[in-house]
Amino acid sequence: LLGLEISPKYGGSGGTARQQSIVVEQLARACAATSTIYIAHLSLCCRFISMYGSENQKRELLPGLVSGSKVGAFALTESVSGSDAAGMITTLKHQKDGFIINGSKTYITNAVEASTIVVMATIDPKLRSKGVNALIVDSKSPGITINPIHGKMGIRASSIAEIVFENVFVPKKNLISDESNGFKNTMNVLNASRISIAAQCVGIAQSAYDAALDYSQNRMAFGQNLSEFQGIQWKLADMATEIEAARLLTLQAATLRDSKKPFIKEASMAKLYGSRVAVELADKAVQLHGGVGYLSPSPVERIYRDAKVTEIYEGTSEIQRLIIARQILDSGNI
Ligand code: COS
Repeated sequence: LLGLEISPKYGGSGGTARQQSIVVEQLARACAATSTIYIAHLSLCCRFISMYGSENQKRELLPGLVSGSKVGAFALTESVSGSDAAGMITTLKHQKDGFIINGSKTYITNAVEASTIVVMATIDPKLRSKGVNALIVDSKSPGITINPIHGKMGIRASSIAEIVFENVFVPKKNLISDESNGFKNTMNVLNASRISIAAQCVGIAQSAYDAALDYSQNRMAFGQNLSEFQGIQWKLADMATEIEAARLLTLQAATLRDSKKPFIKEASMAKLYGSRVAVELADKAVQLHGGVGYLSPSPVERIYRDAKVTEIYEGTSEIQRLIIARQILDSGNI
């Protein structure tokens, strides 16, 4: 599973975005945090190297990553730049044989465990997107400090950390994308990875539905199972319909990507819609459980906390709307 969409030439298992979506959905159905670890590792870090790395970078790094013996991370976000990714201030300076990085990244999934981190840094913050480079950084490089961040509302089995770079030397051979295409390559990796987040949303929504269905068929009230009340039946019907719609949007985006057709708008639509469905179905599942759903360790209490982040990470819902709107306005149709 760790090698999906990575060429067998580098130890991967090949396969398609559709297959990866199905895997992510099932992982998230069981545990959203596990699927987040998987997405950051495979869909962001390995994907960046696989899409834009040199032959040597792929041969050197991908076999260890896809076998699972090494963990990957993707470091874009900074305390000063989340949605405004081009507003980053972590800098890189050219030096003989390589680069020196200074600055910090935050909320980086897998950074605590990762050996390989794809890091975005700028040659000059004033250049915004035109100054962004992407580099492969060994997490053990001198000058790197990883500070774990605690206190997340949900997906707690997935770590996040701040990464501080103090005069970190990165050899020239580790550059993946220079300033002429670093930002666009980063955006393209995110476009593809948003399909995985959409699949994660479907999995979370499905797990909320699974719990709601099970409870409604076993909990008695007023002399009958909850599922025998029309109000509950309508709720279950709405939940099932919303899951199917979110799943089809996700598979549509994945299929377009697999067919090498434009998919940016569809990926953002799938993430935007899927994350709303995950949050709303988690809410409905807690409501259907009543008091027991509000208590830990009820599964729906965890699902409720896990779902929210899908509207925030890998581009907030507001950023997805911005991307969709730009695509619609550029092409003149939906
Ligand atoms: N796919 C491919 N290319 C894209 C793109 C996308 N989705 N979005 C922008 N680009 C390209 C543009 O075409 C432009 O290229 P040119 O320089 O050739 O014209 C370049 O990137 C700069 O784009 P733009 O000027 O539109 O950048 P902005 O700063 O206005 O906005 C957004 C870019 C907001 C779309 C970007 O910052 C973004 O996606 N933010 C969210 C970041 C995110 O998801 N963070 C989560 C981190 S991982 S948990």
